[in-house]
Amino acid sequence: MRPPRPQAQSSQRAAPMIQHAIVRDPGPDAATGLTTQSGAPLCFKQLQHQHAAYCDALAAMGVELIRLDPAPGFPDAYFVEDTAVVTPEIAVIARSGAMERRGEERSVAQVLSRYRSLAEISAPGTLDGGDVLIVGRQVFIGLSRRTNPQGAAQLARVLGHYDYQCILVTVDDGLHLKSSVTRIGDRQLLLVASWAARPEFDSYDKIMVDPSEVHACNTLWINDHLIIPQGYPRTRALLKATGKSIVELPTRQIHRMDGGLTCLSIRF
Ligand code: CIR
Repeated sequence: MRPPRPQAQSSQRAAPMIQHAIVRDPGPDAATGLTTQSGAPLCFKQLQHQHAAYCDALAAMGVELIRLDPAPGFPDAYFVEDTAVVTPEIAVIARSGAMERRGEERSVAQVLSRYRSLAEISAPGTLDGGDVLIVGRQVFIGLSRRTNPQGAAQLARVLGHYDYQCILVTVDDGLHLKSSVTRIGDRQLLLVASWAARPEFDSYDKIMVDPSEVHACNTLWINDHLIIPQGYPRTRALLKATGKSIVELPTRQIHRMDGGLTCLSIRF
C-alpha cells in the first residue's frame, strides 16, 4: 500500500519535517569515483565511518533511513542526492551530466516510486540533484558542468505544474549549485563570499562563509538542526550565533571525492 502523500507546503510555512532519507553505503570501489581533489588517496575505512556517522545523525533526528546496497560499477552511487529531486508532490529522476554516473538512478527510482509519482529528465537534458536548491515554492537550478539548460528547463516545466517557481543560477565555480549555496533556515541561505552580490538571492537573509572555508558552505538544515562539516571554526561561529542546533560531522574523505553533506541523502 502506498504511504499517504504529505500535503504541499505554502511558501510562508516552515520547511516540512523530513520523515525519510534514502542513503546508500559506499562500495569498496569508492576510490575509483570521480574527483577533482588530489593528495592522499581515499581511505575507505574512514569513508565508511564518516558515512555511518552521517546516517546515525539523521536517525537521531527522527529520520527513517531507507538504505540501498552499494551499486557495483557505480563508485559514486552513495552520493544519492544527485539522482533525484523530490518535493511533497512528485519525484523527478535525474539524468546525470557525468556519463559514468548514469544508471545509478534506477534503483533510486524503484524506491521512490513507492512514495511519489515519478517524472524523469530525458535526453538531451542532463541534471544532477546537487544543482537543485528548494526554498519553499522557489527552486534554484544551477547550470553547471552537470546540469544543462535542457535539463533545467525540463525540471522547471514539471515543477511548474505544482506551482513552484524556478530560477536558473550560473554555477561558475565548484561542482554543483549546493557547493556554493545551501539553505540554513526558512528564508536563510549560506553562501560562498564570492556569491554575496548575486541578485538571485537578494530577497533572502544571507550568511557568507569565509573564503578560507569554502567547503563549509555545503551544510544540511534538517528537522531544526544544522549539520555542518567539522574543521571550519569561522563558519561554525557564524552559524552558532544564529542560535541553531549545530551538529558537526567529519567529512574529509567525503570531500576527497568532491562530496558534501547534502549529497549523501535524498530527504523527503
Ligand atoms: C561526482 O563527481 O559526481 C562525485 N564524486 C561527487 C558528487 C557530489 N554530489 C553532490 O555534491 N551533490
